[in-house]
Amino acid sequence: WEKPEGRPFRQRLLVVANRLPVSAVRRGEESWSLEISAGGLVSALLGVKEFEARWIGWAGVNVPDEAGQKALTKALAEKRCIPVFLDEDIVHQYYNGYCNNILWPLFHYLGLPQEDRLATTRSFQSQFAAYKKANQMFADVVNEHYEEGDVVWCHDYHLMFLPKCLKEYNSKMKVGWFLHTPFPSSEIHRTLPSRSELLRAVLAADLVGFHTYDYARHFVSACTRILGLEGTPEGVEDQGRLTRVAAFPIGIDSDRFIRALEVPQVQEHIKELKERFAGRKVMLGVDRLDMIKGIPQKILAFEKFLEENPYWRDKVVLLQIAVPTRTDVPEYQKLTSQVHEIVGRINGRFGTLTAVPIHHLDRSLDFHALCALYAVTDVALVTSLRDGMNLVSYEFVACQDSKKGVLILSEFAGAAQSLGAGAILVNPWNITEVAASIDQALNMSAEEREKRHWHNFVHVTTHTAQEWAETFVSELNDTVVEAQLRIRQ
Ligand code: ADQ
Repeated sequence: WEKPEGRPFRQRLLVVANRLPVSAVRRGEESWSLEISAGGLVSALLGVKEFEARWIGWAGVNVPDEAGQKALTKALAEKRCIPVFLDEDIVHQYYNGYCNNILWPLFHYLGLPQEDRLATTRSFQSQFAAYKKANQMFADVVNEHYEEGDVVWCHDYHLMFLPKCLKEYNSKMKVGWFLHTPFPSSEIHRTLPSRSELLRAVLAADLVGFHTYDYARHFVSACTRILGLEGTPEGVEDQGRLTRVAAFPIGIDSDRFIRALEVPQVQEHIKELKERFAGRKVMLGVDRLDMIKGIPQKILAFEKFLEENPYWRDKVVLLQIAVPTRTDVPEYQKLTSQVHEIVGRINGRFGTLTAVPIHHLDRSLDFHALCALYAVTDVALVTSLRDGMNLVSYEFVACQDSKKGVLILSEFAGAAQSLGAGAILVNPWNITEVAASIDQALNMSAEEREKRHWHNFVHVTTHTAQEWAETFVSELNDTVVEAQLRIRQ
């Protein structure tokens, strides 16, 4: 984080998220190397210039010894990061268990785990206990570093208990909480055994934020229906205390992507890709390999398109870049094999000796390679079954400098609400509809492509990550001032 030129910082900001924005690798007993880990939240918050920010979170490694913890704390301090040390058992129960096996699928409408109901119920209780314990450990670290006047911004479903823990330490702390996933319909949330405890813990925050108005509405409904509280246009009221609830759609640092297109290395890469795929239209998917991203559905829709449109078979290529995540979870391993199997079958069916219709990569691309790919893409395919926002769709639009490519976007991604008028919206479960939209995109006139592109480009370049973060923090400050005025009246 850089200091704003010639001005002091406006305020101190403590960002609390499950993961720190760096990955730590141990090089010796007391030596660590740190690498910035890319991702939507990291780039969004790096754009925050007005605040003296510190980031509190887990470094992603188990450090059982005191010497190692001390050395890592020191190394992270230079990057304004503060570690929370979680042991292996807590990580297993809190992170792999409650966060990724229960909350993540539930919030994306995939339901609670169903395999062995009894075993799940038993482990559910111990996982929830670990979740609360981990949240308390985050709160302890925040409390240790908190100074009066600081703003504390808690992020995501990993830390729903944190606002309550923080307010128990200090009821005057300014606490905001933002959810990066969808908040599901209250009918889904009420299936969760710890539904009330979690809602009450979140309500301890002063400001609660979501990507879209719909998610905010679902949250307020859950509080009114499950807790019997009163929903108001401002938020949720409990015995005269208001928790403000609102939508704050995230954006990207669009300038960073636009500037990258001028970098010689990116231009060279663009040239190579154009030569490599000369005479073929390029379709692109970039996702974390996660069931919510609808990757098998996307590939099956592409197969249907090839089946129905023989003319296009040697004139179009789908590049699917899927970075593996949560690789120790069996369901994610199953998904990887399923995707490989479908890609293999389709390439066997429609490939020739010299070309295959799908290039599938199971890996992450560096920033410049990603920008070059976005720039040469004719049609981007985002087919999430559910997605809080989806920043890939924003990044693609930012990089469509000369091309004016078409975005096919799932109506179940939060981004559909902001980029809907420029994109072709689809129901990713309806493979016939997605196949037809590929046909529509490939045959779209230059004039219509340009019109749709500009609609989205204006949105992406005006609703940036920086604006998102600043709006949230200003709103949090205002909310606290208003609450104080209400109490005085
Ligand atoms: P994610 O589910 O990770 O984020 P998304 O918003 O698309 O989804 O962000 C992914 C980020 O990772 C993008 O910046 C993208 O460039 C990068 N990425 C993905 N695959 C990559 C690859 N193969 N190589 C390199 N980079 C890759 C969660 C929610 C989203 C919400 C964000 C931000 O699930 O709905 O939009 O947080 O709030």
